[in-house]
Amino acid sequence: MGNSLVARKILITGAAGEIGSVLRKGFAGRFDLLRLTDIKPMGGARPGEEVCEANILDQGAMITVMKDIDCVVHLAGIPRENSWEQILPMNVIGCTNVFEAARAAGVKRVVFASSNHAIGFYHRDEPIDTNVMVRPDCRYGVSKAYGEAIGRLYADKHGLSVSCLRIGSFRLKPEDERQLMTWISHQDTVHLFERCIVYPDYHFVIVYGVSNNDQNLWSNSKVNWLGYRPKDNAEDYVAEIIEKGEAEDPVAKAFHGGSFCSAEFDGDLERIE
Ligand code: 15L
Repeated sequence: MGNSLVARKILITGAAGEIGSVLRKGFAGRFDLLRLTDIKPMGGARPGEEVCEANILDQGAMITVMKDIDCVVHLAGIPRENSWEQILPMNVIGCTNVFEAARAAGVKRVVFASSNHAIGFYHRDEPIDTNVMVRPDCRYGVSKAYGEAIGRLYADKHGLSVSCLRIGSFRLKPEDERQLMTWISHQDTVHLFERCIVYPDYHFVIVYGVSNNDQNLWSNSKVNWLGYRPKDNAEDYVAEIIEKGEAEDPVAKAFHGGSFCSAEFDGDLERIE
């Protein structure tokens, strides 16, 4: 094993967000230190935690909060489609600052919250694995593809261990027909991040953040070694979803990314191979 890592001190950026809050709870007592950072209030520190308000746009502050950290879990940023004015600073500059601060602070590993919207323009009749080229379906998706690219650069050039989690639909339960394919439950999310943090040695890995859904479009077969074994299955909620009877528009229905593909769409559906 080349660069075996024992991750005991963890920093979470975006700790006040939806995924951050669930990880915070799920990781309670799991590591020697959970340092939480966000620009939003996070409440007081619980046992084993440190809470530090810091902005990912402030690189000096990022280097400071990464002191003595083994692994950064980078969640902060704009979590869905938005204007370039919002996406570029938070998801491109902010993400760059996080990787650069990790390198400068001597952090060994970054676990990056990417998104399925980095590959949203694959057709639904084409299931994919982790080796496919990116096909972003929106500005947000482009920013996630950027995060994966800078992760690859910092792994190859600077020797960081990097994982990029293409997260699907993180919800308490699946809410529509698309989410029968894309849902990831809270407990599977905690398990996936935990595997990416504690696995002793990897260089660069992409993994889909999806539960064990019967209708999955994304295969993690190439990263089986990571030990991610999701337990939940969106199909358990199929009756509720069918009862709602909400239909997707033709563009949304054609692609993995759903409504992220159809929003602002003025392309030619026939020409998308
Ligand atoms: C995402 O990346 C978003 O953060 C989330 O809000 C969902 O919409 C999800 O993708 C999805 O694809 O359902």
